[in-house]
Amino acid sequence: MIEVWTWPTPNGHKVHIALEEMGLPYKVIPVDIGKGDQFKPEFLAITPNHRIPAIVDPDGPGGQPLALFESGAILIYLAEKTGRLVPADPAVRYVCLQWLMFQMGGVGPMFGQHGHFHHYAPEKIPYAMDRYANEIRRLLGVLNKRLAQTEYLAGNDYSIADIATWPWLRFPERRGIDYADYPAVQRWYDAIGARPAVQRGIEVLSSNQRQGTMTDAEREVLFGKTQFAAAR
Ligand SMILES: N[C@@H](CCC(=O)N[C@@H](CS)C(=O)NCC(=O)O)C(=O)O
Repeated sequence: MIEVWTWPTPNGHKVHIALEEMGLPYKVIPVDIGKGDQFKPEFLAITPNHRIPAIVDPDGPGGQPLALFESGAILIYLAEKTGRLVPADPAVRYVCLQWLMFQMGGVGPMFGQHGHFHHYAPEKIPYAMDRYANEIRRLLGVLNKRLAQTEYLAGNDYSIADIATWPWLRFPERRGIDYADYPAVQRWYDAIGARPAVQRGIEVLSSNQRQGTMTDAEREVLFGKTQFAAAR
């Protein structure tokens, strides 16, 4: 059975949702990133990047075990393993991968930095706050234009590109965003959120979801010396 080393964050949710959509059995191994589980040797043996999610598939290519980190790589792997949620037609497949990369290189990092500077940074830095607020609005505008033309990001069919993007677009009100300004995003967001597999995916470890502000101990693990000591 596939092991999923994870925590209930947008990058973790992508993998939970994909596994639910594909109907693959999996075992959840919680990695409490606020407590520092990501720095434990057993997790570092799977991912030198000490970030969730990571998977271990005992039945990987050639029947050999495969350990993988980076949520985008995991989604491509699972889609190819099952032949699901990635288009077979090469032309559409590359469009799907294009939007997956747009999420990995754009939506994820920019929404992440927006959250950092708006909610977690110890000082309010107007330049950084404006920079990421403008950037997430720009990215939402790009998504809105695409979704005004096609039902899903890759085209007619739901795919790993949608699965990668949707969890990052949750809780727009926390980002000062109203999807009434992005009607095609709103339509797509509601349709995906209504899928039973998506609802099951976001329930994984949901009782551990952060409520309210971060403690000083969590802040130290995520943004302080512990975080940067680990990479040396
Ligand atoms: N590009 C990576 C990003 C992974 C990532 O940033 N994960 C966060 C949670 S969403 C994490 O593990 N943070 C732990 C830490 O910062 O120490 C991916 O998509 O898998």
